[in-house]
Formats: sequence, structure tokens, C-alpha cells
Amino acid sequence: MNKAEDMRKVNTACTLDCWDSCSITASVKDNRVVSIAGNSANHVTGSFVCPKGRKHIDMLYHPKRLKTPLVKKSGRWLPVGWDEVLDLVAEKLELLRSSYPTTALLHCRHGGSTGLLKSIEGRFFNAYGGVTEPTGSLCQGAGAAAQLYDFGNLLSSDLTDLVNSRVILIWGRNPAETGIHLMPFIKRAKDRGAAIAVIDPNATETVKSADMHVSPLPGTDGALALSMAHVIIKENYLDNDFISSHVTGFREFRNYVEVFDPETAAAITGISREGIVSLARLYGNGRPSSVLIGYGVQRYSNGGYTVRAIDALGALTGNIGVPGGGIYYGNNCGGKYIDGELLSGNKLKKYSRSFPRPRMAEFIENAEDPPVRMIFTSRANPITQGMDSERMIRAFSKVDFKVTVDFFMNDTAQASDVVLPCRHSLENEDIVFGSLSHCYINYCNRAVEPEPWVPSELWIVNELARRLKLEGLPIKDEKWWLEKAIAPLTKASGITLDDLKAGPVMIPGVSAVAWEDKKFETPSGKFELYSQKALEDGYDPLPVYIEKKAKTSKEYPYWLLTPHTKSSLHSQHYVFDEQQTLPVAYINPDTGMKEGLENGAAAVVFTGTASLECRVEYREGIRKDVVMLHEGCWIQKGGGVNRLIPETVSEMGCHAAYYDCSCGIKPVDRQPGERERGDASDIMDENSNRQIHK
Ligand SMILES: Nc1nc2c(c(=O)[nH]1)N[C@H]1C(S)=C(S)[C@@H](COP(=O)(O)OP(=O)(O)OC[C@H]3O[C@@H](n4cnc5c(=O)[nH]c(N)nc54)[C@H](O)[C@@H]3O)O[C@H]1N2
Ligand SMILES: Nc1nc2c(c(=O)[nH]1)N[C@H]1C(S)=C(S)[C@@H](COP(=O)(O)OP(=O)(O)OC[C@H]3O[C@@H](n4cnc5c(=O)[nH]c(N)nc54)[C@H](O)[C@@H]3O)O[C@H]1N2
Ligand code: SF4
Ligand SMILES: [Mo]
Repeated sequence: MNKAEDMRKVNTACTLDCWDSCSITASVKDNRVVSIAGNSANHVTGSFVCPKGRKHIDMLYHPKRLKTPLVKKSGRWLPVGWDEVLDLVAEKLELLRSSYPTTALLHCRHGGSTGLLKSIEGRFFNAYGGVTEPTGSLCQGAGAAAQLYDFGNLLSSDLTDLVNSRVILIWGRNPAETGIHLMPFIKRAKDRGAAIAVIDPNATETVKSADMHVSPLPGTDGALALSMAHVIIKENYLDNDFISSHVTGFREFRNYVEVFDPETAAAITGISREGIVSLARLYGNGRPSSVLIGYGVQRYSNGGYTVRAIDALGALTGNIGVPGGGIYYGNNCGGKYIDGELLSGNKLKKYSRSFPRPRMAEFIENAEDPPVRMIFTSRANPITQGMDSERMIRAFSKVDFKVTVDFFMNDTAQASDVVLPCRHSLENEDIVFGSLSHCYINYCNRAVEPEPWVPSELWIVNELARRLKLEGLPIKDEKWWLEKAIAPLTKASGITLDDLKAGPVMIPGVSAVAWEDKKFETPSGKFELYSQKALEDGYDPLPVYIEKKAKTSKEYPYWLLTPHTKSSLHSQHYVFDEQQTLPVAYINPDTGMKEGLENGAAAVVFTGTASLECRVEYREGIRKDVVMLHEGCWIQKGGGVNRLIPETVSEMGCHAAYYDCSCGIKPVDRQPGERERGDASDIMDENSNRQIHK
């Protein structure tokens, strides 16, 4: 057999929690993935995969990938067999169930993998009796709540439609680093003459592709948008037909924005009067204009109103539901074709309890009736990625028994009592749908047979269900679950699992232009500038401007921004960082001069919550009142920016207001002989670092 015949190409998808959910093809030889390429059958993600996508191979074969279940005994990790560990976990579950309502268990899952079947634990825990689960969001919840008030759903046009735009505002979003497949569409629009403006207090890679960079004071974009609305109304860039047929509350909104004249807004946002007027004119004149709203803009305690104010610009100018005119934020296309109840098993639960996701540590500390006695974490790294990491570590340490399912000994695994390894998406059958960039459903065909020691999450919960004699979780294989999960799709369109296996399939009936029919899913059927529903929920019915919670002061004169880094999907790719390196704090060179910090100097960033040693890097173009550190680096590797950030919640959507935080920065004041930084060992159990692999 020659080499070419040995190589197999397997259709699958990138399961990282990224906007793009790329359709990919894995080349496999001798049961080993040798390369990963984009699958051009997906017209949005095409043949390109980003470095993180290619790194799935290194993840799969990483020497530190967990090879066996580990149990912490007297502070040391001991490898144990699967039967032993599952007996132990089942025994703890049995004990908990006999002593408390099952809500004494907190199930923390997040976006580690977007595979549909990975959520089967939801059904397991509901069959078990119903457990404590998070509500709200660490990701896009404030803006999502806003869009539900305005549009009644989250829909975005196909990215190809951007080439019809004459103006594109990229607002608090950084696609060049966080969602790369958008960039070719931006470029195409630009080549056809579109003007591109980026609104971001940071000088990102995306800014380099723009014609205009507007850099507001963090968390003041609501005032900027309302002032643009003021200009749009005053200078009559309105689409009166759209407003009269499809918008509620224009009069009330017009009255409200009267006070947001550009002078007033300039004082709030730090953008000049002229800057505000020209941005409003650019957008208003565009026809059609699009806005790509990112998630950075809503990680504030006023983030929901901010997104509502930006949405309003589309409604005033009729840039909604027309080719080239759109407000892009999220995309719920396809959800109705998946049987959510099947995988969640919501109807099975006897007990239920929820807590606000951004306040997980506080909840664990204070929960009563029952207290939290067990935490089961999967596809999540709450200690590194949740708010207030040190508080989270303390909260974890108070809970009797913690189980984490993961590939690696990350910070959350380290703070657990049992760690269970699991399969990578290249070793699993699964389905990925719900990309924010396109409306394809991807089937993950199993690329390689896993080592016998790596079970799927499905197998793990099946084994636990068998031990606990749970009736609500039938012991079935992947095919059975996936076929049932897509039953609504098959019923509506005839698309079967075999069709999906053959390559990416476009969700049927999705219009390339979102809201083309102007049938909004709000109570009135219109775009709601005035939302009665918001009023009933305790909010202002209009998109109003409220100030964010955090304040700068003499001690904390800077805004701490902690956005996502290009090189890692959250904490996941920091597994490749062997060395403990200081996190980088990006500041404007003028800020460096002012604080006595040279480029490359060691510095301490401090907030009212904690401090972190880092290395300064000058960045031209970043606001002078901003200190920027990327999120994601593990605490055990010297990172942990979320140690600095208190548990702060947005006004709507119960969302983590990570960027609503002020800080100071100063040179390191180290005594001779003192170690380079106060690293994680002061807050993490040093023994848990010692891992034994047999
Ligand atoms: N490489 C990589 N890609 C990723 C991820 C990753 O971790 N790494 N994560 C994925 C996930 S889960 C998500 S949610 C998305 C997020 O994707 P994005 O929304 O693009 O990313 P963020 O880093 O949240 O923030 C975007 C920008 O908002 C800016 N920003 C912060 N505050 C303000 C403000 O007050 N006003 C304005 N106008 N801008 C502000 C930040 O400076 C940042 O450049 O990315 C996804 N893609
Ligand atoms: N400061 C600050 N903090 C932030 C943000 C910010 O902008 N600033 N952004 C927030 C956002 S948008 C998000 S989405 C969250 C992300 O928060 P998380 O989803 O908790 O973050 P990840 O680092 O992606 O951790 C996912 C874990 O899942 C594991 N994993 C991957 N695949 C699988 C699998 O198939 N099975 C199992 N069991 N585990 C798997 C990975 O190894 C990793 O340890 O972080 C939030 N945190
Ligand atoms: S991380 Fe995002 S852009 Fe990269 S391969 Fe995965 S889905 Fe595609
Ligand atoms: Mo996210």
C-alpha cells in the first residue's frame, strides 16, 4: 500500500468556543492525525484554519494530557483505575443524595467544547434529581438580553452580505484576533469602497484594517451611541418608513436623546464633539451600513443598555433587514432543529436551584439549605476564567468533594479532589451547530480511535448512571443520542445523520439577510426602541445611559481591560507555556513615562481585590487611561488576571462585568533576594502541582 492510500480525510469541526466553529478536515494516517485543514464546503470558514485549530493535534498528543483518573490523597495526586474512581464518585453521589436535596451538588460547565453530546451530563444530573446550576453568562449575556428586548431574538446576516455595506462599524469587537474568518469579508467590503471604523479603547490588530479608530473611555459606548442617535435625528438621517412601520417608541426615544448632544457626550466618552458628529454622519450616510457588535462592549455593569443603544442606530436609519445593512451580534439560527430537552432532561428533575454565574464564589460561600457539598466541573475552568479567582479558590477549598473532567491539570483540576480525563473532539462522534459566524451544522466524525484509557463523557455518565440505577438516562451509544437530538431537523427537512456525516450542511430556511421579513420576535412584532417587556422586568423601557459601577480614583487611576488573546482560546492553549513567564501589561508609552515604567519593566498591577506582577509592554494607540492584560494564563503558570477582578454583574442578562474594574500600576518594589513575583503558590496548594503518571 502506498502512502497516499494510507491517508484518510475525515470531516469534522473545530469545537473550540470561538465565533467561527470552522468546518475542518483531519488527515489521518495509522490512526494518527497528521494535519488539519479547513473544509471549503463551508463558504464562511473556507479552507483556512487558524493556528489554534491546527494546534488540536498538539493538544491531542500533548505529553501532559491526563492519561488516567487521578485522586488527591493527603495533598498528592494518585493515579487510579476507572472502576475504582467511578465507584468513588458514585458513592459520593449516593451519600449526598441520601443526606441532602441533590442541589447540594453544583454542576459547573462552560464552553470548553461546543460538541452537542458533551452536554449529556445535563441530563445525567437531572436524572440524578436536579442539581445547582449557573444562570447568566460569562460571555455575551448582557448584549443577548438587550437584543431580546429589541429584536426578540439574536440573528445576524450571512457574512457575505457585508460586501453590500458602504460603512461598517466594528464596535468593541476584535475579529483579527478572536474571529479571523470575518476579516476576508471586511477586506472584500473595503475593496468595494466601504469605510471601516473600529470603536475600541485598545489599539488592536483589527484597528490596522480600519479607516478610522474611535477610542472611547471604557464603558461609555452607550453615551456615544445615544449621541450619534441625537445627531442622526437632528440631521435627519432617519428612515421614516422603517420607523413608522417597524419601530415602537420613536417619540419617547427622541425625547430621551435630546440631552445627548455631542458636547455633553464628549465629556462622558472622551471622544471629541467633532469625532461624534463625524461618526454619526458616516453611519447615517452609509446606506447601507452595518454594525458588528463585539462582546467587549458589554462586559460592563451597563453593558445591556449599551447594546440596546447601538441597536437603536440600526432602527433609526433602517439599517436592519436590508442587504448590506445589519446589526451583527449573535446567531440563534438552527436552535429549533435540535431537541434541547432530550440532552438537558430538564423535565426529569425533582429539585432545582440556580446561582448567578458571575457570582459563583460568593454563592458557594453562602449557600444554605443545602450548602454546596460537591462540585462537578466539566468543559470549564472557573478558577482561571470566572471572576475573583482567589475567592473562587477559597470557596472551592470549603467544599468536601470536587470532581473535574478535563484533558489537563489546569487550575480548577488542581483545586479538585478527583480529575477524570476525557476524549478530545477528534476522538469522538459529535455535532457542532450554533456558530456565531455561519449557519452550518457540522458533524464531527471520529478521526482517530482513542487510547483505551480515554473514555467519552457519555461513557462516564453512563457508568455513573448504571451504578446509581438512574432510570432517566438510558444507556445508549453516541449514534442513538445524536440521531434523536436532530430529530426535529430530520422531521422538518429530511436531513439525516448520514447527510451531516458527509460534510457541513446549511440549516434550512435561513435568510442571508437577517430580519429580511421585518417580522421581529418581540411582543409587538416590531423592533422595540420602547420595550414594555424591559419595563416589566424592572429596567428602563428605553436604551438609556447609566454609568458603570467602577470608578477611577487617585489610587486606581486606570481602567483594567482583560480581553481575549489571539494565541489561546481562553486558558486552553496556555497548556503549551512551559515556563512561568510574567503576564504582559500593555500600556501607552505616555502612561509608562508617568508611572516611571520603562518598556519591559517589571510592574505590579493592583486593584481593590488583589495584585499581580507583570511585565510592561508599550503599545502605541491604546488609551492612556487603560491597562490591558490578556485573560487566560493559568494561575499556576504565573497568570491569573481574574485574581484582580471582583465579582461584578451587569445590569441585565446576569453577565460578568469583567472590564468594569479600575486599577493602579507601579514599578515592582522588590527587596534584594526576593523571588521574582508572588506567584500562585501563595494561594494554591503547592502539593497539588505534583502529579504522578505511571
Ligand atoms: N483567539 C481567541 N479567539 C476567541 C476567544 C479567545 O479566547 N481567543 N474567545 C472566544 C469567545 S468565548 C468570545 S466571547 C469571543 C469574544 O470576541 P470579541 O468580542 O472580539 O473579544 P473581546 O476580547 O471580548 O473584546 C473585544 C474588544 O472589546 C474591546 N473593549 C473593551 N472595553 C470596551 C469598551 O468599553 N468599548 C469598546 N468600544 N470596546 C471595548 C476590547 O479592547 C477588545 O478589543 O472571542 C472568541 N474567540
Ligand atoms: N478577565 C476576563 N475573564 C473572562 C473573559 C474576559 O474577557 N476577561 N471572557 C469570558 C468568556 S467570554 C468566556 S466564554 C469564559 C470561558 O471560560 P471557560 O469556558 O471556563 O474557559 P476555557 O479556558 O475555555 O476552559 C475550558 C476548559 O474545558 C476543557 N475542555 C476542552 N474540551 C473539553 C471536552 O471536550 N471535555 C471536557 N470535559 N473538557 C474540555 C479545556 O481543557 C479547559 O480547561 O471566560 C470568561 N472570562
Ligand atoms: S479557533 Fe476558531 S478560527 Fe480557529 S479553527 Fe477553531 S473555530 Fe476556526
Ligand atoms: Mo465567550
